Amino acid sequence: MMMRGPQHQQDDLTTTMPYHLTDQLAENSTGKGFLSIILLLFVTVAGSSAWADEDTGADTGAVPETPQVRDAYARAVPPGQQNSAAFMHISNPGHQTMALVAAESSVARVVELHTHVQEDGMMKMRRVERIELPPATEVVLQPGGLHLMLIGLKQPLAPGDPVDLHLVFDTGKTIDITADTRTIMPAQRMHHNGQDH
Ligand SMILES: [Cu+2]
Repeated sequence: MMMRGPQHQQDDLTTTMPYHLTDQLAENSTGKGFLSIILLLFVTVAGSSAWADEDTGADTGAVPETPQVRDAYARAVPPGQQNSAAFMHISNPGHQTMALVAAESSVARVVELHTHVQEDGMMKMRRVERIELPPATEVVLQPGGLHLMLIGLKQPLAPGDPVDLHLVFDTGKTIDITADTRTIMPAQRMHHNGQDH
């Protein structure tokens, strides 16, 4: 076995190895050498296929996977109001679904991801773990729908005030944006715990 030329090792690997490997190991010390060669071959093969996969991935990943945010704005609220909300358009130019999973802002103690659901004939807010962003799609966060809930405001939000937002995506990507505070007249009044969002 060990005396054969290198050109025969591939044949041994594919045809005889599974049947003779255990016998070789049990019988003599050359089995260890044989095993080392087999392992080396496996490592080499595994390594080269991993490279191939990586190259393929790089080819299809030419489009930037960074989500794009536009038209970000926050709802102006009178002084003393505890909470507000922020809205925006988020698009995913990539090939794979990603998700917004967290957000922070210096103007609020906590920022949560919220949606609205119809329940017992009323629109109610629900916290969600993530906002899915399908590939090549723009998801709209808007009054009455998905929004970022600004909880525990540290300052009043008057029209024109900038609201910084730190967005965290499940890909590990983060984006820092500045939303513009606007007066938002509710097209339809939606009450949830006495507040509009
Ligand atoms: Cu909310």
